[in-house]
Amino acid sequence: MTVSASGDAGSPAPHRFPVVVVGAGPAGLTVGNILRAAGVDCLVLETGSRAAVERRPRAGVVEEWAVRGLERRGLARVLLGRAQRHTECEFRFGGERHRFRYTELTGHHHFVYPQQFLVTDLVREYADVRGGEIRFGVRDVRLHGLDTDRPSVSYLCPDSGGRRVVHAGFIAGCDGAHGVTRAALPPARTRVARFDYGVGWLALLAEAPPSCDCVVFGTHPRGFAGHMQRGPDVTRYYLQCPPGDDPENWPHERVWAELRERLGAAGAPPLNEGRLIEKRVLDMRNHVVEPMAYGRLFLAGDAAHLTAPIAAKGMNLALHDAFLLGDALVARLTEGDGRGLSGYSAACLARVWDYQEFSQWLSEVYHGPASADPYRAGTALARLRRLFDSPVAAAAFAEQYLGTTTGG
Ligand code: RFL
Repeated sequence: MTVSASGDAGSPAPHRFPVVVVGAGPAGLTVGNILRAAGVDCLVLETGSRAAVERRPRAGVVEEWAVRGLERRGLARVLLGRAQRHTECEFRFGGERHRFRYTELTGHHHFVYPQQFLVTDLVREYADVRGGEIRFGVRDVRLHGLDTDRPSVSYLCPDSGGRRVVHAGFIAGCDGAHGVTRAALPPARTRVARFDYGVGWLALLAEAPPSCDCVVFGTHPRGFAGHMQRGPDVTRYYLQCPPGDDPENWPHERVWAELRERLGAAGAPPLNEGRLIEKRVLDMRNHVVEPMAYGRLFLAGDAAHLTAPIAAKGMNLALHDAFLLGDALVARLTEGDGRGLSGYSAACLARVWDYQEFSQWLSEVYHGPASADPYRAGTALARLRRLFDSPVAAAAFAEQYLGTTTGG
């Protein structure tokens, strides 16, 4: 069954779509692709240009269940050919290296595939292969009539500057943490739970090969440091810093000196240094919006829940939401089955809260040693040592790290 867009007679651009998706990140593009595969027309509206969204480097760790979900929907062909498979990570503390072999414990692994590559694949599949409509460069997106049967979305057209109105059966709010769709939820019907970790991370991309064959987490009295491969010539590093710190306080020499100190451990290979091509401070904060739906608006991904990259979970949650929302919209629009949509928010939030709790646990491990509080430092190290002393604790950690505890 095909569910088509409709427009004024003779108009080249339909003014009504079964679904309007706001935002072309991993969440919005996955929803769009699922709809197109089922013959449901949709319109994706994106403020950025195609080149900008295909170049934005952010996540890299994709959980195995998420890759299998993409694969089942015909969206992982390029990823499976290019992504690295990771089976272990390394913790460095007390001047020593400790390998954590999570695949040995669980049989599951991680994929590492830069987010901009996934977005590029999803845009190509949606627009060029599945014939989906997408408008880049739109401005001032507004939502109207959400509690009616005829909601609409309006935006300023990048070419004419005029306001265009598109009627929608349903709206998918996938416009990230700084978008507009979340603000359309009525405050009286919405709860926003917030958590501020009180630390910042200097997020860095270095034009340099990885310095180790796996992800490295360094806990150190001077602050957390992380090392994550992004490809043969680009490596992501993190350095804990004060929240709101100015990246200009971190010149090249200071960054590399601090990374060497915090990631230093007996027998560790030296860091491969290189030009820093990204340097930004992220304040570590989370929030969760409940419920993730109102009327005909359904939020997915960072629009509904921001998860600081402490546990590399944000994009994975965005994909989980998108799978559920895409499938639920297809069921509703092609078979009249609304059960997926009515259970959507609760089904997403189970995994969201599980990952929030894990991030909080891990944050204490990473940041406790530098908290200047000897009690927090002591308990953080106890948590770390337990991972290497207790097979049961190690297995539980591995499940959460891989996201397999919640049915993945
Ligand atoms: P996105 O990717 O932010 O996409 C939203 C899109 O909406 C557009 N937009 C609008 N479009 C129309 N109208 C508006 N009013 C709009 N406002 C915004 C934006 O231009 C954009 O194209 O949200 P989505 O799809 O929910 O995806 C979420 C992920 O991007 C995010 O959770 C991850 O990047 C988080 N994250 C990580 N997640 C992981 O699972 N694994 C990781 O290893 C990982 N590493 C990271 C990360 C995030 C980072 N930063 C920069 C916050 C590393 C970093 C440094």
